[in-house]
Amino acid sequence: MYATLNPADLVVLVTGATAGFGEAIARRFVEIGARVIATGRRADRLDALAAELGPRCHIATLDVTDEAAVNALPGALPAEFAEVDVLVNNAGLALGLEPAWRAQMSDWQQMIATNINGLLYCTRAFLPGMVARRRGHVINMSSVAANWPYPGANVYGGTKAFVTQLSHNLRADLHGTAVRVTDIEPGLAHTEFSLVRFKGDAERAAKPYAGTRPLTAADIAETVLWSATLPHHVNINRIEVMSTDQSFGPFPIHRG
Ligand code: NDP
Ligand code: 8X3
Repeated sequence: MYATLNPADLVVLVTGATAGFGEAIARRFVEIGARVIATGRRADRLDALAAELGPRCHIATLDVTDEAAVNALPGALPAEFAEVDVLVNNAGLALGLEPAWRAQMSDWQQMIATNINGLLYCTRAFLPGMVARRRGHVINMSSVAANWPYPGANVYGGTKAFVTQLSHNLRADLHGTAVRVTDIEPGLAHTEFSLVRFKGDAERAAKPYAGTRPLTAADIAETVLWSATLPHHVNINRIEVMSTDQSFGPFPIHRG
């Protein structure tokens, strides 16, 4: 039988665990016996998650764009959660789908602050401990938008391309340290992502999912769990995953 890691030995920190992928990832890791630190800005949702998941779930309110708060987190964790084995850099968002000349600068700034800076703060805060222990795994939530352009993805896709390239460069830096890095690149998935992108417009947010079978948060949680529980000598560099109902189209050609 193939020997995967014992989940009971794993401490997993998830950013953005109050909804969507992060919540499913937190739930799934606790289900298999790991200890999970669930973080996010919405304290009421974290409280509900802690009540549901019990003592193997530690919660911490965290805005990943707050560098000081991120830096304070490793030292504030209870002893049984202090040695983080798996950091899931999941917190992120898209805001708007306007072409670049109409997009709001404040939306671009928030995506950069969250998807790039926030991910960097978390990575920088937890990597030294992993390297010192010669044990750890950084799992970054990128997107198909890192790899494939589409109208209106402008800065969102740019932030995710950063995440993907950073993931590969981290692997280069971490060569010989035994610390693993995995980049997950999902396509269309039904979470609160569209509701956030369209700023609470539920009708518009529902349209991308109408009449199709998008990925679910549980699908993505499973890819994270699989990558994290493979034996230490196996590093999944990247996983690009789409709904079967999503694929590729021809390049548009403007005529006339
Ligand atoms: P959701 O909107 O359902 O969840 C996003 C999570 O990110 C929430 O828990 C939210 O928590 C958290 N978050 C947002 N801003 C911050 C912040 N400043 N600090 C801390 N947490 C924050 O979306 P998804 O689950 O779909 O998205 C998760 C990740 O997956 C994102 O990085 C997204 O870009 C990526 N992704 C999503 C896809 C999709 O189609 N759904 C496809 C490909 C990638 P709170 O508001 O409580 O802080
Ligand atoms: C989320 C998937 O296609 O909306 O990253 O960019 S997509």
